[in-house]
Amino acid sequence: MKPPASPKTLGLSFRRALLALCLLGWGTAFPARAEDGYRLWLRYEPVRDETLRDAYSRSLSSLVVQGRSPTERILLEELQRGLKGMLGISPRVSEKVLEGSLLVGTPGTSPLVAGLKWDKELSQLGKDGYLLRTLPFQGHRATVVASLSPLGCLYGSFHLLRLLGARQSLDSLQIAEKPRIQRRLLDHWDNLDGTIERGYAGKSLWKWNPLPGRVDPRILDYARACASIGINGAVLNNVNADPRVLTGPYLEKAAALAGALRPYGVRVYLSANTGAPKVIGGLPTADPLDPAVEKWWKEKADEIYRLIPDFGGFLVKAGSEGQPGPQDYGRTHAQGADCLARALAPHGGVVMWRAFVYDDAVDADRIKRAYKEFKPLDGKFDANVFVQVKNGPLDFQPREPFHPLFGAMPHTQLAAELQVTQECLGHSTHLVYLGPLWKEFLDSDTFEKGPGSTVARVLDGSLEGHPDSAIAGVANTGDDRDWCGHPFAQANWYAFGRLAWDPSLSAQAVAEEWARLTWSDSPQAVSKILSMMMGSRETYVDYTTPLGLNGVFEKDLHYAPDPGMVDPRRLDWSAAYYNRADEKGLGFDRTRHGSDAVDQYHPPLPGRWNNLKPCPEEYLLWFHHVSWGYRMKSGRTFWEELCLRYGRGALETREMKQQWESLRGLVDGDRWQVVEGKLEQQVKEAALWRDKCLHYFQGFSHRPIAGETAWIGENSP
Ligand code: GCW
Repeated sequence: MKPPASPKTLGLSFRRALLALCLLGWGTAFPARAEDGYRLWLRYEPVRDETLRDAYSRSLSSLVVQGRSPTERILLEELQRGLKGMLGISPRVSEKVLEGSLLVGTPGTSPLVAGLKWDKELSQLGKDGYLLRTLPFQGHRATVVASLSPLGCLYGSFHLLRLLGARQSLDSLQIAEKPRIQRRLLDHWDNLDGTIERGYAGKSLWKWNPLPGRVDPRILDYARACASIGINGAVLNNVNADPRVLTGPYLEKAAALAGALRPYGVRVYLSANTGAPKVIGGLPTADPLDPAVEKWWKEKADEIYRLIPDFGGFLVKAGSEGQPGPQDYGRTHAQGADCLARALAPHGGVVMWRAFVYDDAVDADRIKRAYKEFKPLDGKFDANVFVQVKNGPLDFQPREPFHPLFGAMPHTQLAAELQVTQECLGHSTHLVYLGPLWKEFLDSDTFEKGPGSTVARVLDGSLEGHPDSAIAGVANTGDDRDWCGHPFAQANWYAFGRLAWDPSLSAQAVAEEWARLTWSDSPQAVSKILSMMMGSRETYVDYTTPLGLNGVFEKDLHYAPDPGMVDPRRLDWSAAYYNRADEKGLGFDRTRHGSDAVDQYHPPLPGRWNNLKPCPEEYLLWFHHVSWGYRMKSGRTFWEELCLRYGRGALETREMKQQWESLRGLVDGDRWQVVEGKLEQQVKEAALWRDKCLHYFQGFSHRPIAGETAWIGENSP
């Protein structure tokens, strides 16, 4: 719609009527538009509350963006799209600040922003940070988004749109934001053939074949989504890396993707296979200390930076699950990482060297191995190396204590690896909001330097004064129309970005933001959705791995339960290795009488976890082999408590579905139906988990399953 020719001559009510017509028009112009989830949290749905809409429209009546960089062009378009969608207005683009202007820019690109003389505050916020303020400006009331960089301005613009989306007041904004973690990456486990390892939302977004000639336009929407939540890096390929990604033709393809992502601030990284000098370089060895190998990596880095000047660096899985590594030549992880780091250093690139290793020669307890291999190497990594550590010491389980390497390598920059894709959390079928899991991890106290030495502080560099910092999430995106395969899995992409930017945000606040932007601005709908989301992870833990249990997932797929599974390939891939069910009880003894994993942590944690009584119940079976008759805090026996948790998980899943049913009509029918179908399956599978696990464990406990009679028939059609 064009704005009225002369707004002053039109009465307010007439304008309102016009606007109402316009809003109605959207309803009728696109009545059948399916809500297919494509728009993620960037839906920009109309503000129905007239008073609020008028207030917003008055505050944002013109846009002043003086910079002409691609990023500033993008933010202008995004603001126009957002305001058109939410307010039905197309604000004038102007060079002058008038009443109700939104001014966006950097002191370098906008004389108007420079005139504000905010340089000192802006420099404290760094290049990604921004100020978002309302203020009187040359006699007018204006809103300003200012940053040292166009990217910071883009982040600030998305913040403003988020406020509108959440229907918050713009009246007196005094916002200063900067990310606490510098590198906020999505790690894509995408293979060159388009498949995705642990991907549950279709094929890879990167369509390698038509590249570099054609970049799928969808990449731009991926980049927008990333930028809107502050994600600033993407590792394009699987850590089980095909060495061919480092050959010329693939580098050109990667460069084309980098070009598309660049204006959105998303830098490209690649997973590198340490065997590449041999496999694609034709050298007789890939020994990181061999001068020819060193030279090969240097030349490779030079070639990459000629094509991708802002290339982020390499992610490396080495000496793990069949991948080659420096150990093949009797070298350490540090020697391997530093060889690559020296090649990247002149260009400003980094190496993210994964600590996901579990060589069974190192220790009989799998979860102790990475610590034992890496801790002695502290201080031996070059300055541009991150050691990238999964949140827990095992492998992306529904619940684990934090990895003991956090807090154990003060002289090394540590990056955290979280898993956004739900490998052991119900793939794209089960509704599990991961915010609470990640918060539990980020807020964990390592006690490295006494109380308050949280994982978040290790990660943001503040605990040890490291200049750089990084966090990565294994992406859950694919080419499914709704990106993540489940409307609620989008929340995990969103939450990863928001928590990477600011680990101090609460899981609930992030969920609320997401729910409003993604589903509805109705407080009733939001509160129901929120209560479903906030309980979902604990519910999932209850019906799959309660009380610190682990390793009950079926072989390879990691979806269904198989607590008795024995994997002939490796003992430590077998369920029984982890749950240790026997006539006495259940759980892995990691106390000082057992594997002594507790002593990989700083005091007071070993004391707390080594003894059954003070050990938090959520970690009970992680650290202890608990006898079936052990008295829990509740007064119930351990067996009864186990039954109760499994039963509770299944029950709560049914309740979650009932809650969703009460949302019918409060959210769009298309997505409602999709979620309903998935919840139906989740309810069935939660009951299956409960039954299969309890019956298996009952074979050892020989005790009656409390509550079972009430469940019988629950799964029959
Ligand atoms: O647990 C395993 C996953 C693998 C994954 C590996 C890793 C990319 O099952 O699919 O490989 O973790 O993180 O390297």
